[in-house]
Amino acid sequence: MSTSTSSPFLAACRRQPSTHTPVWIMRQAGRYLPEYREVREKVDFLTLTKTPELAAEVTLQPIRRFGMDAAILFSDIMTPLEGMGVDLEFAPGPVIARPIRNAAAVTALRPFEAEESVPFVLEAIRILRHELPTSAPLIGFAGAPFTLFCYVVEGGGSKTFSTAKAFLFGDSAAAVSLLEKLADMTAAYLRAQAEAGAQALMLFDSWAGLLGPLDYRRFALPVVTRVLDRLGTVDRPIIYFPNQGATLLADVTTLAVDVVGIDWRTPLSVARATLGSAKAIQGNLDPAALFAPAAELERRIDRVLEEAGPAPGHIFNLGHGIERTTDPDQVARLVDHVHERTAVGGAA
Ligand code: 1CP
Repeated sequence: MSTSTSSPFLAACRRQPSTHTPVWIMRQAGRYLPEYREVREKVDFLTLTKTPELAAEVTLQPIRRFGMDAAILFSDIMTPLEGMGVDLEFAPGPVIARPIRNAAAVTALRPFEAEESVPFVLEAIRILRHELPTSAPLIGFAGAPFTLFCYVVEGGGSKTFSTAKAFLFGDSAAAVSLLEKLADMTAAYLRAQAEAGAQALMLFDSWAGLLGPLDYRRFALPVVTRVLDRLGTVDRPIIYFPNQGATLLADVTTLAVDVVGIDWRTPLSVARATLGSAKAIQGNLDPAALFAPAAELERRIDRVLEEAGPAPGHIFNLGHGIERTTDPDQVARLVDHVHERTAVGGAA
C-alpha cells in the first residue's frame, strides 16, 4: 500500500531521494487556523475527536490551505486511554480525575481492544484515505509509554511531573508494570491504525527529556522497544520524537525506527552525527521563528536545511508543536519556501 516513490514524505522516511524536501508541521490542525476554531465553536474537543467526519475534516484543513506533504490524523495521544478504563476530560489540556498511583490501580486497568475502544479513530482514517491526495500520506500516531505514564500518574499537564517521577523512582515495580501495559496498548493501537490505512506511524515522547540518560535507558527506552517489537510485522515507516532528547540520542540510535524527530534545541548536523546514516531525521525549526519578519523566517528555514545537509532523509518540521497565536500566512510562507528552496533543479 505504501509506495514511497509517489510521495516525497514516504521517500524521505526511507532515506530515498525525492523531488523536494517534504514538510509538515506538528499540531498543523488546531487553534491557529480560523477554520478549526469555527468547528470548535460548535463541538467540544472530545466530541471532535470522536466524530469521524469532523476529525477527518479538521485533518484536511491544513492540507487544503497549505499543501503539506503529509497529513496527521486529528486526535490526541490521550484518546486510547479511555479504552483501558482511564477517565479523561480536556480543559483544554488532558485532566484525569482518578490518576493511577499504586499497584492496585495498575492491576485494575483493562486490556485495550482497538475496534471496541476507538472505532471512531479507525473510521476517521478510512474516510481520510478516500479524501487525501496521494501527495499527502496519512500519519497515524500514539503517545510513547513514558509520556502517557506522565499524564496518567500526574493527572494532567505539569512542568516537572514530580508525582509521576516520584512513583517511578519510589515504586519502580508497579511503575514498570504500568509502562508495560501502556506499551501493549500503544502497539495494539498503532497496529489498528496501520490496518485501517495509516501510511506512517509516529510515537510522541514529549516528556522523554524529563529523564536523565540512566533513567531513560532503564525506564523509557525498554518500553519503546517493546512497542516496536510488537509492531514487528507492520510494514510502515515509524517516526520517534524524543522531545528535549539531546542527551538521549545515542540510546535512541539503538531503536528500530526509520525516522527520529529532533526538537529545536539540537542542531540537525549534531543529531545526524550521533544517529548515523541509518535513520532519517525530522525537524526542527523553532516554532517561535514563525513570529519573525518574513526575511528572518526564511533565513532560519535555510539554516535548518543547511544543517540537515544534502543527503536524502530529511523531513522538514517544527522542533515542537505550532503556537496557537501563529499567523497562518507565516505557515504558508514556510511550506512554500521549503518547497521552492529544495526543488530538484530549482533554486537550491
Ligand atoms: O481546545 C482544543 O482545540 C484542544 C487543544 C488540543 C489539540 C488541538 C489538544 C489537547 N490536543 C490537540 C490535538 C493533537 N494533540 C494532535 C493533532 C494532530 C496535529 O498535530 O495536527 C496531536 C498529534 C496531539 C498530540 C499530543 N497531545 C501531544 C504530543 C505532541 C506534543 O505537543 O508534544 C501531547 C503532549 C498532548 C497532550 C495534550 N492534549 C491537548 C493539550 C493542550 C495537551 C498538552 C497538555 C500539557 O501537557 O499541558
